[in-house]
Amino acid sequence: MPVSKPEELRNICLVGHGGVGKTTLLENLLGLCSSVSRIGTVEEGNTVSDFDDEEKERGHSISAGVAYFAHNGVEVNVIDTPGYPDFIGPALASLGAVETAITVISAAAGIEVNTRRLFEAAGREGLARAIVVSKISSENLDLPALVAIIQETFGNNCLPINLPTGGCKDVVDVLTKETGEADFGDPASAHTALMEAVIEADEAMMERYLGGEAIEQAELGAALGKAMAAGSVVPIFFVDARDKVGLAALRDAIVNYFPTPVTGKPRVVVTGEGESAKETSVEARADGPLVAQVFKVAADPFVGKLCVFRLLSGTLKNDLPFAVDDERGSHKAGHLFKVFGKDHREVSALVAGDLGAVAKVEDLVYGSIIHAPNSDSGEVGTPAMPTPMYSLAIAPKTRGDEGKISEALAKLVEEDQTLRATHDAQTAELVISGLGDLHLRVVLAKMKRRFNLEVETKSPKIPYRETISAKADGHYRHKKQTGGAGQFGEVYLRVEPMDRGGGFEFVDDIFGGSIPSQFLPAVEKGVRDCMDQGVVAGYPLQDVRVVVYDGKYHPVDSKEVAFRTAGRGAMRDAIAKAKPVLLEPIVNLEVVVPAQFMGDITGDMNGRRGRIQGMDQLPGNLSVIKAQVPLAEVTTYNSQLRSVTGGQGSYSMEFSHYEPVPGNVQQQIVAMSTKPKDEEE
Ligand SMILES: Nc1nc2c(ncn2[C@@H]2O[C@H](COP(=O)(O)OP(=O)(O)OP(=O)(O)O)[C@@H](O)[C@H]2O)c(=O)[nH]1
Ligand SMILES: [Mg+2]
Repeated sequence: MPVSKPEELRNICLVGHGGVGKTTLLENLLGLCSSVSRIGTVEEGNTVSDFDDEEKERGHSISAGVAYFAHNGVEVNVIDTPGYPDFIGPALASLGAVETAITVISAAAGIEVNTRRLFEAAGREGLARAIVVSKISSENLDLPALVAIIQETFGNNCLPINLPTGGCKDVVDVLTKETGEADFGDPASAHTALMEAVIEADEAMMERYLGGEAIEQAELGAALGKAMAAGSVVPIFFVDARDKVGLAALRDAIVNYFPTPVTGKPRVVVTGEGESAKETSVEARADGPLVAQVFKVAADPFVGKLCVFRLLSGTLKNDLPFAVDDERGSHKAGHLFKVFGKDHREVSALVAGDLGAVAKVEDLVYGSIIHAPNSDSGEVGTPAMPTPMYSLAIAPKTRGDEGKISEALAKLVEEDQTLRATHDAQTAELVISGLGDLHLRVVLAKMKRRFNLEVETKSPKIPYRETISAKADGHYRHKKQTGGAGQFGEVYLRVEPMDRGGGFEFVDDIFGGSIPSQFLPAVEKGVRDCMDQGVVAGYPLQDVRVVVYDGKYHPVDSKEVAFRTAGRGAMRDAIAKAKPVLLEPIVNLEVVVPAQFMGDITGDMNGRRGRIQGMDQLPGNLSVIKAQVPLAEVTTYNSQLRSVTGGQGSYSMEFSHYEPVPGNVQQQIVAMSTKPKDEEE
């Protein structure tokens, strides 16, 4: 039975670079608490959280796996997230559902790129954080050096809560004890360091401590939870999941100290928009108003569309109706589940703070709010996602499959916040965009496995855009008289460049009804037609303000279609005179390599029109290089980095902004593109 009080819940998310041992850690925690009878391994493909065929085959996580275990009357929900940068989407989405993010760092591999990104993202989300140093039974480790590196990278508030002992066969607790033997460091001073950091976060306790009063162990535990929730202490645990070292200590700390839904990150619902937006805090109370938010959408082979949510407030019952977002009408869950890997276990009610799921509620999407019927929905923020920029054009292998492919993609897009599918107006191709090569390969593998659809792919496409660099006027008069009723519409407009990222603005500055207002939407449609098609090389235009200021109409012959054509013509006329330019996406690239490769990387970056933004020495004889580079130059950075460093190093890439393409490059792109055909008018 699920718990009935929010205080009896803990929600944890495991994050960290690929292969650090998150899935193995969860599996062994489940084993320790008898939630599974047989402990699976990633190698055998039988773990609870990596149940998807794609995950089993590849030996790493791709989506967020949810499971839970119970200990001493507390239920701990754990989300195991993928560590490869290409699958950061589900990891970020999961941060929205928990109080605490545990960053797992492999003792052998140290801090890798995605580990840093996720540790920082968890901080931005206002979560409590903990660190697990994993695989401590491995050979040739320098754990004291790793602790120093962690503190240097993530701050001195990262402090061991236990230390390995007996040659990494066990751990000694240093929160409640100051005695014992450790493999490195001194438990007494580790105890003092942690205790003082914890006490510092509590003013009253601090005064008592300074006044010479002894602080009880039990108090210290509660204070640690508070200090974690406030972000002032990040405890470091030492674990080897495979050898069962430090597991019980981790479990006990989660259960005894970690923030609960009541004491953890405060949640707010925003109602209204713009200036009238109002924030209301949501307390994790069983008798509070019903508020739940979907953080994962998945397709289940048995129950269909499964939406996994975090209940922020209230109690959700299987036989009571609920509403979705700002829709009218209500749904009934019918079946309410707790998710355990690939299984969903039916429950009759869930209480604030818990994670649960409902099936087959088509209106629910990622980020959706479930609330009581006839109540205001409001919105709850979701973690920021990187913009998918790595694109492939795809075409069906079997003719006639186009429709099925679009349908399959729509489902896959619904499940993945970092996947987009678009139709390229210029080439009439279907284009999928994601975070990298591996991401898209997995999407195509899923399409084959789940929908039995195979596609041909074309080399990565760069999502160029177009814009204008000057103001200009445009005019078009559309007149047709071919027997029967005629067509007439005439439009004068002006285009103006907007700041980068401004998008599109359509301004009605018509005076004296020279174009009757009912035709303006048609003019705007015509203008948008032209925006979609571009004029330089057929890419969509952006950052353009269009002001329609004059025109003419005919009482009989003026029709919507005539004004649409006139709007398009006037726009084309104006754009051609407004010094149009091609824009290209620029990405922020962060590369971490052994220090000796720094020169090679910066040299390579310069050759790719990159701008180095910063270089730094990282602890552990590593260097980090940050640069802004045109996406077109780094679409295969995976193999580029491998060839420069022989397989060492890692990187992350994130869309930054659009910039005009240098003249010579623009010429090449224009030459390679097929310009949009002038439509028949
Ligand atoms: N020696 C040792 N090996 C481990 C331990 N934990 C995991 N491994 C091994 O490390 C590899 C990766 O483990 P996973 O649990 O899949 O790592 P992950 O962090 O879930 O990886 P992603 O899902 O790709 O993010 C596997 O080969 C595991 O058997 C451990 O505690 N000790
Ligand atoms: Mg995993």
